[in-house]
Amino acid sequence: MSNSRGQVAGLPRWDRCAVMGVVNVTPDSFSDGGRWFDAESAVKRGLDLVAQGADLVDVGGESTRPGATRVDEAEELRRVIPVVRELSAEGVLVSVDTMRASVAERALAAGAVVVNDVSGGRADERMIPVVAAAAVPFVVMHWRGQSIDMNRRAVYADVVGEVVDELRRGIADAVAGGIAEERLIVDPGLGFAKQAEHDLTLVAATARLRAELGRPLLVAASRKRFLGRVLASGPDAKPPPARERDAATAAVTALAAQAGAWAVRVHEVRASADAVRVARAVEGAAEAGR
Ligand code: PMM
Repeated sequence: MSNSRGQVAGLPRWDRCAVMGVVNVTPDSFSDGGRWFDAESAVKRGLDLVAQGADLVDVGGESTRPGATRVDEAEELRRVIPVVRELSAEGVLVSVDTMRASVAERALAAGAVVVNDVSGGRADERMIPVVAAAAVPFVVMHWRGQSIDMNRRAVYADVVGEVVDELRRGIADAVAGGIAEERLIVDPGLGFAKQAEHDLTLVAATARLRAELGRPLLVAASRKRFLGRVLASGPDAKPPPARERDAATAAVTALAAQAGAWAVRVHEVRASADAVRVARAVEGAAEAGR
């Protein structure tokens, strides 16, 4: 199993599923908005996540929660760039979570080593050329349109088949635009134009997504609505708030790691860092017993 996770050119080769910690420098992200909104607390949070076992830190300045409207470019730059610069200077592997080529470009100049674009290059026509020129790893996420109205696009006859087809097109467009295939990471985009049952079906299909797409797979389930739905209890079936979904997130981490995910993207790192290590140990035992 250990080699089936795949390798991303330009990043270290971890012998297990990697953990990407999230720092949202936003007032309004659905799960942690407002908590690390000034640069100093965002940098401190990033360093804490590394201390807890994060291999990479994903820094974003724009909320993509369902219904969110876009932040303007100047504000996104103001939020993200100082945090990227400082964390990179501390030796942290930083990925920048942005749909804007200008933000990606400035973040790369400030030391970021990965571009994580939830639109997979579709929101900004300059994104693919910028990433191609910088020759850095690029996350192609499954995306059907901006968050403001994405829920109406959550219509599938065969969610896994359609996500595979659409991500294959994303891979092909990135490669046609000059990004080396070995730098691509793919992501099913849990919660983006998906209903809870679509998200669960995609998590169940982790090994298939990995096999059919042929690129390392990032799974970003952390605190998402579908976990709230799974955990909903009481007479009114009320989902717990986002910050009470971290144990459920770690459960998805264990499942994804066992199914061959390359990395998970999580807000609370410690439990997931433990989960990927347990998954690796179990995998090692299985290999030894073979
Ligand atoms: N989800 C969010 C933000 N960025 N990036 C990738 N690659 N995949 C995701 O699923 C993803 C992402 C939204 O969640 P957040 O607001 O809690 O960070």
